[in-house]
Formats: sequence, C-alpha cells, structure tokens
Amino acid sequence: MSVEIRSTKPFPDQKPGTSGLRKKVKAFLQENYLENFVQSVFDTLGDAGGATLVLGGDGRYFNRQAIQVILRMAAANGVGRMLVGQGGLLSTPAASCVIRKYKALGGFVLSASHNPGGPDEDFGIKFNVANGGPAPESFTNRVYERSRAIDAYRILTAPDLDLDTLGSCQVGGMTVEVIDPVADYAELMEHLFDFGLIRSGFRSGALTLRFDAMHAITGPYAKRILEGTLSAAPGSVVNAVPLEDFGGGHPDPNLVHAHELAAAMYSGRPPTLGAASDGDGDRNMIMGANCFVTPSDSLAILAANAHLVPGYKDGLRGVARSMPTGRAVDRVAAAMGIECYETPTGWKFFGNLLDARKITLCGEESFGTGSDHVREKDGLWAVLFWLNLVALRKQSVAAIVADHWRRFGRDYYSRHDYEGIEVSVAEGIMARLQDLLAELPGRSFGEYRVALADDFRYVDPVDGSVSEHQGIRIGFENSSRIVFRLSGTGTEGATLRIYVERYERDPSQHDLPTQEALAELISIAEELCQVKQRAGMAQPSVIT
Ligand code: VG1
Ligand code: CO
Repeated sequence: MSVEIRSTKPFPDQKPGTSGLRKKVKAFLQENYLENFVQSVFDTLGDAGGATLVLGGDGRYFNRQAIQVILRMAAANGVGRMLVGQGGLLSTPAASCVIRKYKALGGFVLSASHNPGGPDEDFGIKFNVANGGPAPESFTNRVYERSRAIDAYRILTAPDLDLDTLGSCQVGGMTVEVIDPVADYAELMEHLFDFGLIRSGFRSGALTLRFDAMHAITGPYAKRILEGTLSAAPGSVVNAVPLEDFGGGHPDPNLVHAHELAAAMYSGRPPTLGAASDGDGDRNMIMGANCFVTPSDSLAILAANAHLVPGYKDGLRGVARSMPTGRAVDRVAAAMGIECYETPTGWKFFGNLLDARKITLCGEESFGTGSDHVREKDGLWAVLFWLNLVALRKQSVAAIVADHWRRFGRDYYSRHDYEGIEVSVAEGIMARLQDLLAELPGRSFGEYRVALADDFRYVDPVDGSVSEHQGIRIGFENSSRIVFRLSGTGTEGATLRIYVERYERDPSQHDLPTQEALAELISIAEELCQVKQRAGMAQPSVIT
C-alpha cells in the first residue's frame, strides 16, 4: 500500500447548496469529480493528524463505491480512525449521533436526501463538523474555493474493504471500524422517550402504527426500534428494505410522494399513528387517523408538550424555525416566555443556537424537526416523540391537534413548488420581486394590506456571521404571509418555492380545507410573481 498523489483539474460547479453537494450520479461518475471534492474538504480541514472521522450514507446508488474511494483518500490524508456504518449505511441523524458520541472531528454523509436515487438520478455528499452538524457556510465556502483551484489529491492504492462485517481492520496508517449503524442511535432514543409506556401501548393494542420507510435508510432503524425494542406489531414498518433506487420512488415524506401511507391513514381502519421518513432519515411526516399534521404545526405541538416527555422534562430553553416555516411555534414560545429564533433555510443555521444552548427544539416546514440531542433534523425521533405523546395523553392525533388550535389558534399553511423552471426564468422572477419590495408596503390586495416586504438577511446571534438573500418575505397587516425563495437542493433547472400562511384565531373556522383557506393569498402570490405565465406552468409541481 502506498500513497499516490494524482494530479487533477478543478470542476467549476462544486459549490455546496442548502445541504451539501448534490448532483446527478453521472456528474459524480466523471473522472476525479468525487476525489476533487473530498480532497477539498481535507485541504480545508488542514491537518487531519490522527483524528477520528465518521462515514456512511443512505445506501443509494454509488454509495458503496464512494465509500471505498473516501476510505482510501482518508488514509492517505492522515486520518487516524474511520468509523463506518455496516454496509456503508448511516442515517443522517445517526451519523450526527456517532460523531458526537465518539468525539470525532467530523464525518462524511453520503446522500441526496429526498431526491430520487439510481444511475440516472441523484447523489450527494455532505461534510459534518465536530458538533455533529452540517458544516457552516464559512467552511463550505472555503471548500468551494479550494475546489476551484485544486490540482492534486492524495489516495492510497489498496483493495476494496469488506464493509459488511463488523470489526476493525487497518488501511495504511488508518484504523477502519465497521460499526452497527443502529446501536448508538437506538441507545440515545431510549434516554429521551418513555419506551416502557410506548411498549405497553403497543402490547395492549391501544397504540397502532404504520411507518413507511420508503425503501430508504430508516428501514433498519425503524424495524429494530419500533418493532423490536418497542413491540409494535410485525409489519408496522413497511417498505423497510433500503434499495439503491428506493424502489423507483421519491423518498420524500409528504402526501404526494408517500401516497400509500396517506391512503392507509384515510382508509376504513387506520392505525393510531402514520409516519414516513426520507432518503437519509432526517425528515418526518406525521399523520393520525384521517388527519395530516403539517410540519410547522408538529413543531409547535412538540414544543407545547415537550415537558411531558422524559428527555425534555426540564422545559425548553428556546426554539427556532427556519424563516419560511409557519409561525405556529412562535405563539407557543410567546406563551411560554421563551425566545423563538428565525433562521435561514437549512439545518446548518441551527447549529450555533444549539451549541450556545439558546434553543432546545427546532424545525422546518419541509418535514424537518429536531432537538439538541444531535445536530441534524431527525425523522425517527419525531415519530417516537409523537408516539410518546399519544400514549401519554391517551388522545388521537387529531384530538391533540384540534386542542392545540383551540389554545393557540390555527396557522393555515401550504407550500407550492414549481420545479424544473429554466434558471434564467427563475432568476427573473426573483429579480422582479426584488424590484417590487420598495413599493409594496401599504399596498392592498383585496382585504390584504402589505405591512412588510423584505429580502431576508440573517445575522447569526452567536458568531455575528451574515447570510444575505435568504428569501423574499411579504407580511400582511392581518399577520398573513407569503414567502418566495429558490431551492438550493435541486439538480435540474430551478425550483421556485412559494410559502403561504394565514392565522385564524376563531375555532369555528379551524376546519376549512387548507387550499381553500389560503386561496386568496395563493392568488396574490401569483399576481406578484407570475410564475404560471413566466414558466408556462398551469399548476405547481408539488403542493405540500
Ligand atoms: C430543502 C428544504 C430545507 C431543507 C433542505 C435539506 O432545501 O426546503 O428546509 O433543510 O431541503 O433537507 P431547499 O433549498 O431545496 O428548499 V434534506 O432532508 O434534503 O437533507
Ligand atoms: Co433528508
């Protein structure tokens, strides 16, 4: 085995987006494409000098090959120890948990999350830092700069390693430990929730569950924890075997892509709780019998009930949500007298707030919820939290939600995505909105009068770093809101996301169909951005 220094040429397009570098598999298959990015991370890290790193992915197509390359490069870059999930698997939250538990310097998480997988679909790579969370922008910007100048990378010539057998082996000067991908994570969950109570719920039949792993990474975690440790009925976890192409589906837990689950929850005999997770296990969708809980409501409900659950019995220090997320949690924070922070989209912005102990829970409208137990959003954690709540409150999901609305009012909320728009058209739409900002305040659209219009700029309250252009916010005097932003995770064209919400205090008005309740705002949004006409699309691609 010897270290080779291979020369290479930079690629211009290795700028990480909302969550790591995501491209078509075909892009990653270009000679040196993966190697360049990985070396840029090592160069940014500086001296890896004997450090421990963590490595694993969601099992999608190209996962295993990429892991072998990263192992050889890590050894050649002086990494002392690499913890790899068995079979090359680690969910995103489990990777975060392992980095923290073993005090690693960081880790590579291989995933394109909710994007489809397979030879013609997407792959991705993300670097997480020592706190277990996604690297902050200051780090990813340096990686990008390095990738534009890179001229060589280091790699060990060595045969492929056996990733399927637990245990250690040596690759050059580096120890590789193939670890159980579920064990550390499962142990952490047991400390946070009342497993005894949930187990007796399942055993008595008071609690029933359908968890759809969507042929992605949470299958093995959910089988072991929900059906194994917690005694949910065998078969409660469906689509549990991770497949390289997710069975041809979109591993995105929403009513559109998890339609089998949605159908089961609106069927004649639905289980108490329905849930699904995404490609890399950090998202969650929560449903009850004949009921869907929006992620923004879910965050608010978990916050309002957290003190009932063992891991959060001392109460919450504060909460945070990404800017486009619905403001239901703000009302809970106000009632509890704790701070609610508003961050840009992407989990990396919660890291500082969590590390500085300013917040305990945080979440995003995009089916992401989490807490200070790791530094990533965590799909299965949210499911366990809900199971704990349902078991303890002895109420249906729908009753818990209705109760919450009676107490705090309801924030009707929806996101409309227009996917695959030509980049120039999408940029034109955003530029036009920018131009409108100055003249919007005071303007009326029917009953809706604009109170605030701006381009969201975030100043991190912990380290003072500034992130500009994080989305256009238009707030109305009746506290309704429309937000426009472009996605930073897509790999084809551009995606315009339009987020609309309206607050309703009156309980007699809490049962309207969401799209109906928001119809007027949706048409104001169209009047403002004219996406239908400009992109030539009659409808959004996805409504969540
Ligand atoms: C989307 C979501 C964002 C989330 C990100 C990563 O980003 O909107 O809330 O943090 O995906 O989630 P964008 O830039 O496409 O809107 V995941 O589960 O892909 O790691
Ligand atoms: Co994800």
